[in-house]
Amino acid sequence: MAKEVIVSAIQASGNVHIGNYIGAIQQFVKLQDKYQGYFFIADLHALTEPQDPEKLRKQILDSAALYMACGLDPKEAVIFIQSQVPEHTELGWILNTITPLGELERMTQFKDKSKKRKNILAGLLNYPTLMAADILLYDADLVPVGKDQSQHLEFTRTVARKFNSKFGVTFKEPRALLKKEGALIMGLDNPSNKMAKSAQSPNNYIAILDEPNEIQRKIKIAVTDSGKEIKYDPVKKPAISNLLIIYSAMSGKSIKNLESKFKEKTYAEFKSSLADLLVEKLSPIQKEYKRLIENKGELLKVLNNGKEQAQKVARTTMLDVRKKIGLLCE
Ligand code: AQP
Repeated sequence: MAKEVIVSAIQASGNVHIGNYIGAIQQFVKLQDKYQGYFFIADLHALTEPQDPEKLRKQILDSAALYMACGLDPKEAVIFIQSQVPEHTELGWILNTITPLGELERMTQFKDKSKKRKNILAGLLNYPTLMAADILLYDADLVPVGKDQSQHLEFTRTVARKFNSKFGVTFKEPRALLKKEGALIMGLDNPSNKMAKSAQSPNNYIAILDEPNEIQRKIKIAVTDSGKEIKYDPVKKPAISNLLIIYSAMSGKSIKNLESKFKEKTYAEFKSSLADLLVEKLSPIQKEYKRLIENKGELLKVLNNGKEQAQKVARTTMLDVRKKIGLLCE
């Protein structure tokens, strides 16, 4: 029997951080044997925020190298760059033509981000239609995402239904695959905002490529809560709960186990142990990343191969879509 398909991505919008790792990449790696995975670097999505071209190019390659350094295997999964498969933008455009403006304006990410800027870009508004295209092109059954993307996935299901009822059954409605814990890692500098590449301050996140002394420093200054107890209580102790989730995800130990391990310990002792754990877990990833980046030819070969495999599927989907909506296909 054919494997079910999973599709997911990270944006090439900055430094890949432990929120991306715990909420997304760790899952991709676990799922790659069981499912046919399509994992890409969303460089076109990154353009919805202003980017420096030189930095963007580096971020794209860095993110791809990090995928592999974290354990994604090109023999198991298709790894590619979004902009190298132009069918993404083509389907994105077509989905725009059946999406009411109000649906896009209601998206939480659009509302939050547009509050922070003077000039609101159309690309930011149309982000969900491109994301829907990313997923629907590959007939995905499942989409592993962090909680921050669940609304966009619901939108994807809606637009797939709409297209199917207008033009005949074409797309599968994908399901979200959410982690129970670690679905949303919060910022170290403010536990009410998510950890994000686009955060104002680098103290918001631990980047996978942060040096050991940088990791120690950021964890040391991470916000904590009042009181002294190391206890999981997201309402009364959001900062410590967030650190416990990170500890648990990186160590594989349960939160209960960690609460008893740190029962008599201070916040400082807990943080120091967490920083050591992060250094220990991230250092082999950093080493492998370095090897891959130094062998750029090997990396580009993987990405080129991924592009070809992805495009084969994407072209077939687009031929069907073009026929159904009435475009010339001869
Ligand atoms: N804080 C997070 N906790 C858990 N999962 C997260 N993801 C992102 N942030 C967290 C998941 O990682 C995948 C890639 O998401 P992204 O590239 O959009 O990451 P980002 O850090 O959120 O990047 P930006 O540029 O800062 O994006 P915006 O500003 O759009 O949020 C996704 O599966 C996501 O769920």
